[in-house]
Amino acid sequence: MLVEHLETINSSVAQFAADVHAGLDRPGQKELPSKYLYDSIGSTLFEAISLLPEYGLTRADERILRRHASDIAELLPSPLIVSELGSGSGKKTRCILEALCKREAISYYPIEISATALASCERELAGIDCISIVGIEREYVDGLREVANRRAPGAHLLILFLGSTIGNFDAGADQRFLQRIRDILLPGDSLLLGADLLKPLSQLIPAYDDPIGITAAFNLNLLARINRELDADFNLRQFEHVARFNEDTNSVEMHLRSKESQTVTIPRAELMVRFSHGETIWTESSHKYSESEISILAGASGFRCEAQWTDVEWCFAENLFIAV
Ligand code: AVJ
Repeated sequence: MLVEHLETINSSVAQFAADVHAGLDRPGQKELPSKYLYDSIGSTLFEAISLLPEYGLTRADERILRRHASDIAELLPSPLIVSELGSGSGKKTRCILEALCKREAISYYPIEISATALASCERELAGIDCISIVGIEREYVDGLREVANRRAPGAHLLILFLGSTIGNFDAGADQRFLQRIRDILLPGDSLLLGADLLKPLSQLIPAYDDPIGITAAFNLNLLARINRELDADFNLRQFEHVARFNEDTNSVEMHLRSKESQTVTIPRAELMVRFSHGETIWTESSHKYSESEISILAGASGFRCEAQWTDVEWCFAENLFIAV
């Protein structure tokens, strides 16, 4: 067993400042990129969200992987290199890696922008026999290019993109992102994609607006992070968490709503922002797919959908895409 950590390229404070400036200084709907929710506090709060009874997504993902790990392994070629986009804690990945390790030793490359999540993934998985782990602290596409460069002749790649992170892309951007992934792959390489499915609002809304307020804290932490890293003076008590379903895009949106009219100063982004009473900052979209939409997405981005497994308790699909 080997755990190596590839050079850290942190998305810098300057980039964060530029993205905050662009998102809050625009006319119309203010917005912040959802990737900034995941600093070490945000990643820890997401771990807590995944334990909430109202948030069935992560458990459904885990159940499908546990139940079908050997079916999935049987459909994959060997030798195989495994890379994961956004490893999270590594818990879900464990059963699939264990099934693959029954056939051959596996190199596993988790790609993660959160150092906290990467460390926890490395800790969680280090105990598996026959695995070498190389953590890559990078943006997804950059990290994946690095992995592809290390590929030995004849080796096939399996990319894991679990947890329905694909749903966080704007409409159309999910397909463009998968196309960029496909461009790095070779025909016959595969992508195991987790996608949350459409379900009744009575189940969806509490999943994103839980009664003990962990999701609210997760969302508000983004403003706290701007205070910490960019010296801003957001008064967190003057903003509230909102989760709403957008019927046009089939996504649950998270917003932060200003409870009064106010002005916030963000010195390190060289910005002063005015908020009117009730105005929101849009912080995340979580698209909910239909099963057929997923096969169409595969075809449109250079893959075919080889197999699909769903969970009955919480509508979620695990999809095996093969690069054509
Ligand atoms: C980790 C991106 C799948 O969209 O459901 C959880 C993040 N946001 N609660 C999701 C999240 C609010 C989550 N993903």
